[in-house]
Amino acid sequence: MAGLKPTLHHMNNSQSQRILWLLEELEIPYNLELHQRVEQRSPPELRQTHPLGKAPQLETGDGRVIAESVVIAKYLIETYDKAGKFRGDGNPKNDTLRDEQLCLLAASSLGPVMLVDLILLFASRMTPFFVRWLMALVHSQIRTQFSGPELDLYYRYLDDQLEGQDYFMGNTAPGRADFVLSYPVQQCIAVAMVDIKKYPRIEQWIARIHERPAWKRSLEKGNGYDLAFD
Ligand SMILES: N[C@@H](CCC(=O)N[C@@H](CS)C(=O)NCC(=O)O)C(=O)O
Repeated sequence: MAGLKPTLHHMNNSQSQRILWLLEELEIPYNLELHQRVEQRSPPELRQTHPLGKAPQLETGDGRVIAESVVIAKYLIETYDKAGKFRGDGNPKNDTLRDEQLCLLAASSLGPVMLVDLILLFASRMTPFFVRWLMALVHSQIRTQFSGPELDLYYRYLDDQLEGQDYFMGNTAPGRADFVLSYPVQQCIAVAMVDIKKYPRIEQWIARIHERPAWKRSLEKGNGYDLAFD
C-alpha cells in the first residue's frame, strides 16, 4: 500500500488545506489536482471523482477515492507514517482514543456549531440591504444565546488540552487531531467568530503550525487559503 502514489483533489479556500499540509509533513510523493471554487461552491468536476463532489478527496492509487478529511488523514497516517511521527509522542495520555475524540469533536461537535454561525453570517450578507439589519439581529441573538457559548465551551476545552504540550497529540509533532482541528479553528478566527486572544494556548498552537515548513509549503502548492469569504 505504501508504494501507491495518492492524488489529492484540493480546492482553494477550503478545509482540504489541512490534508495538503499533512501530505507535506509526510514528505511522500503525491499528485495534486487543484480545483477552484465557483461562486463559493465546489466545481462540477469534483463530482466525477466522488458523488459528493466536495473537497478534499483522496485517490489512493488503487482505484479507491476517499472523502471526509478525518478518514483521509487516518488513511494517510496509517499507510505512510511508518516511523509513527504523527501518532502521538509516546506519552500515554496522547493515545488513539484521545486522537479519535478530538477528531470527532472537530467534525461532530465544534464543526456543526461553526456551520450554524457561518450560515447565519452568509444569510446576513445575502439579505437585501434594507432588511439586513433584521437578519444581523437574528444572527446576533443566536450567537449570544447559542453559538457563542457553545464555541466558548469547545475552545476552553481545547485550550486546556494544550496545557504542557505544543500539539494536541504531544510535544514532538502534530498528530491527526492537530491536522483535523486546524481547519475549524482557523475558520472561526478568519470570520471573527471567536476572540482567539481568550484562548492563548490555541493562539500559540496556530502560530506554531504556521511556522512549520510543511505548512508553508502547503500554502505555496495550494491555490489560496482565504477563509474570510468576503
Ligand atoms: N465533512 C467533509 C466536508 C467536505 C466539505 O464540505 N468541503 C467543502 C469545502 S470546505 C466543500 O467542498 N464545499 C463546497 C460545496 O459543498 O459545494 C470533510 O471533512 O472533508
